[in-house]
Amino acid sequence: MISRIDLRGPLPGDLRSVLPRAELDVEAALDKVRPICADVRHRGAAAVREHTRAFDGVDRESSRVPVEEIHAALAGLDPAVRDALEESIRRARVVHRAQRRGEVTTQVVPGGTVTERWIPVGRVGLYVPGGRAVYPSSVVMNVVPAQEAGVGSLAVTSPAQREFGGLPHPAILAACALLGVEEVHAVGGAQAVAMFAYGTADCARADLVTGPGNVYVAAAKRLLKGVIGIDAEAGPTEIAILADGTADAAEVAADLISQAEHDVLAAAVLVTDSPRLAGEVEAELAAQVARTKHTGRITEALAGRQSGIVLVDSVEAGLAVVDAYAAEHLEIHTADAAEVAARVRNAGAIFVGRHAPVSLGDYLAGSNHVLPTGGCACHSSGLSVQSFLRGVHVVEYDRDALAEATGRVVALAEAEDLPAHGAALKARFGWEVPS
Ligand code: HSO
Ligand code: ZN
Repeated sequence: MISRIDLRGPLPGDLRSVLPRAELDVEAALDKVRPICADVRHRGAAAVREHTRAFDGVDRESSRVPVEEIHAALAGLDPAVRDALEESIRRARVVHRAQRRGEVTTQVVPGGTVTERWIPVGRVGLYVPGGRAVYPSSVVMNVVPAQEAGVGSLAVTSPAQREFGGLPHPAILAACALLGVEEVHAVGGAQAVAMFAYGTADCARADLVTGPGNVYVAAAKRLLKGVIGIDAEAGPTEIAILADGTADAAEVAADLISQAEHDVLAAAVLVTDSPRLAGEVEAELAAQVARTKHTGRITEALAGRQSGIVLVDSVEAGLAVVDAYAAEHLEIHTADAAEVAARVRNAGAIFVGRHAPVSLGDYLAGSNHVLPTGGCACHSSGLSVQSFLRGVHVVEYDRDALAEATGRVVALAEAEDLPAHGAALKARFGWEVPS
């Protein structure tokens, strides 16, 4: 069911083009979301209400979830899930708190300093998917870094669910309650991104929106980027595993299936130099998929052109392949996993050895699970405290330091035919270049 790609022999120059990957057609979705975003811009809360009625079949006067409902959801939460969420929050906090950076002041010349000051974004909107994907864990992964960054105002939005009285899924509300988030909106899709970008009577505009969503959410982010800051256009989940003959086929197959479980478009890619392991993993996939709950969508994900088993000559060649692929999640199952992992350049997150499966990272490792997909790991990072901070340069020069710089500023300004730039400095020294 999963295809094989044989890259034994010299690797092709453009490796990316021969590797499996789904094409997410965000461009096509743009035409659908454009009128929705324009409508929210012009008619605000009334437009959000109408689009929620049209898409989710829910009609509520305000998009805002009453605070009592958030607390009630927590009261109704299964104690084992509550315990797990609390531990997930605790571990994520420890990791994200350690990401905070202090202010750095550099003395450039005597009397001249530049300080890099980290200032949290004023208000963020956090998108949490709903519908088939109900992920209270994603509430944790979005909210914790924002809180640890010191973001002052934070709102969560998640699609309205008819079966839950038009509110987001209770597990999502319960996670918000555990995190102390009391502003939650029952809005999904493009209208949610537009609500944060433009603001409505029910929801103040935000400076930044983060969190994964479907293709319409991704399209709205692309369209409104600039009006509002965005994290990334999240695509379907991906797992790549680099394994040699020492790997356990049952564990490798289980991990591939774990991420294929998310979506028919999810990608599961095994890169190995062991044809024996490849064969065993294929057999394990067939056996395990038959036993698991979501057989249909997993089968489709594994059979899709985004998934495959890539055969290579060596772990070295495998490293080149996984670097070209730049997976959202990369597991290393080789004899010397830590050493191999240290040489990886492109991956959203790296999971080292058999005791660090992606599912651990999804929930409880302390790491963040909002990660770059679609090959974006070669230029972007997952969500972190840094995603919610802006580095601002604070420039302080005294009179002598400015005098010393003036001649060079004037020279550069004249070279760019911008003499008024130079004049701005000369004005401080009797319209001359001080000697
Ligand atoms: N693997 C997903 C996150 C997730 N898994 C949430 C389970 N729940 C994307 O990193
Ligand atoms: Zn997952």
